[in-house]
Amino acid sequence: ELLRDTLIRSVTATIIEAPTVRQHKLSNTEIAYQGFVLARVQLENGVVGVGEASTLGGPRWAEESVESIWAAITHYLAPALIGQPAMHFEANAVRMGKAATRNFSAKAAIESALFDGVGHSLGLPASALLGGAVRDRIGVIWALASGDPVQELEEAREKLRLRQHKEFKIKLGFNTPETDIKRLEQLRSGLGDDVKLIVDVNQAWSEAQCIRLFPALDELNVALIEQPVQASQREAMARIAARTRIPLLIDEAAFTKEELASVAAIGCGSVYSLKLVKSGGLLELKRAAGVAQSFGIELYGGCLLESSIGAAAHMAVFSTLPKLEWGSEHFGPRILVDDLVEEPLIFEEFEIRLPQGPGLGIALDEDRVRAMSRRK
Ligand code: MUC
Ligand code: MG
Repeated sequence: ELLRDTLIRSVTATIIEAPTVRQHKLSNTEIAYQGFVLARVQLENGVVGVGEASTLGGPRWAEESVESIWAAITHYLAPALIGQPAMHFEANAVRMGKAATRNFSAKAAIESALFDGVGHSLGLPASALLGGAVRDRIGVIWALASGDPVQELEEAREKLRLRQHKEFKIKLGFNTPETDIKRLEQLRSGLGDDVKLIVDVNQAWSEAQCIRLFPALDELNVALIEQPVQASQREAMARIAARTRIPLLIDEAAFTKEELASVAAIGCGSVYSLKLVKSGGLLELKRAAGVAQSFGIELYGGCLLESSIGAAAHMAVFSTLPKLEWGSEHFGPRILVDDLVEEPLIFEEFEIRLPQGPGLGIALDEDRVRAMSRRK
């Protein structure tokens, strides 16, 4: 009965363009609005589960774009799932794997929607379907990424004053290293010695630049260095990991858990950034956490500037991980001018809260979704 009620009737995709409160810069892209694809899965019982695929300024951070995600869902992933029981999560992931290789964002959006739909049908939060939450709030980092240290200091001070964020990730690599170091010095002296600062170079530096620049980062008491060299330069990353006193955070160098095992085995870093856009699903995200832990690698709850929908999907998984040493960076809902849900995730006392309620615990704001939908 329940299985029949929760058969998948339709899977649809909508491209959303959501303006951000300011320009957000990375070494390889720059955004003034976020590109999302909203996946909606309708079940036989009428319940509609929602999930979100996030991109960053086109197919630049990763190879997927809103257009490719829309096409993968509409033409390949949806047909593979119609008529299947929504609660057969593993079997549905296998079907998606056969229908399309990689395309992680697209698959993760659909799997998020399946957990949302099934959760609503059973009256259970997605976290309960993922093993059960061991925490209901997680420390949340804010990213400073305008490139203007005066603006960034002001922004950071405001976050501290509001008690929303007390740890900051500074995006580097879109300026010269000298400019980056000067900017970091200004931020460190403006924020004081006690504020935790991490940096994300987004693959911009060579091994030689890392060797030259890391001592300066050490001087400035940087706590973590994220993906300093090209993702494909694994041996170089392992060499600099071995010589630096600052732990390296593996981001673009490992999408799948198999890639993670390869980079972990040669010592590319000691912390891993968990993201749905890399793992391709909630269950795979949990398995990636297991692989990292089996190598003694610490966990960091990564993001790709998701709205409250994608953030809720990540929180459903993160809440179930026995260990999450570095907390999370799901500031995405706060960088959007308007979120896509009726009640955005709650940020208080420097933490982000796991939304309560069935499924992902969020409800679409249909008016805003309509207003921000791209018209082809
Ligand atoms: C990345 O590379 O980590 C996450 C936060 C942010 O500012 O950029 C993203 C992507
Ligand atoms: Mg990164």
